[in-house]
Amino acid sequence: MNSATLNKIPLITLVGQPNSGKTTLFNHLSGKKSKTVNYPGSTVEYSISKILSKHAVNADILDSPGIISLIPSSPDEKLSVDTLYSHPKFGRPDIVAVTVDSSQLSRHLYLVRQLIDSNFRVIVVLTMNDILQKRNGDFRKQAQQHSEL
Ligand SMILES: Nc1nc2c(ncn2[C@@H]2O[C@H](COP(=O)(O)OP(=O)(O)OP(=O)(O)O)[C@@H](O)[C@H]2O)c(=O)[nH]1
Ligand SMILES: [Mg+2]
Repeated sequence: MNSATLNKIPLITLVGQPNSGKTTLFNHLSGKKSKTVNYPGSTVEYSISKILSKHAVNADILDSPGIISLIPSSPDEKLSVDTLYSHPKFGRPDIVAVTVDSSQLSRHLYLVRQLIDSNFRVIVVLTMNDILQKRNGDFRKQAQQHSEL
């Protein structure tokens, strides 16, 4: 049973590497005040909320613990990956919004590739653009370097 069955609205699950800005985006979209910390692994539980009507998206948003890859390397990561495929309460997401740290593209794009290859419907959310700009980085140039992904 997915969220559409439970709540009649689609479920967007936030996925991304630890410290990539998932909870910050979740708070922005939901108006919640979940803790954001500049330290990987700050989110250990799943939080769900309806997206605020001012964003004009009628969907639930689910915050999740960070994952590095869809191929887990520890029991904790396996649980997170299994839960992404099928959350015990909310099911499989209708859309996965993957947060990608623009200042560390090479580390983050592999997960995007894996999510697409696993047939999730993926939205890529670029975070940390301000950090990239402070370094005079150019997102398009970085993206071209990784066009093979
Ligand atoms: N400069 C900058 N900082 C950001 C941005 N987005 C998030 N942050 C900061 O980055 C840190 C990590 O953000 P979180 O939202 O907690 O990241 P997360 O992906 O939820 O992290 P985990 O739960 O550990 O996986 C926090 O200190 C945020 O304030 C951004 O676009 N720019
Ligand atoms: Mg978090």
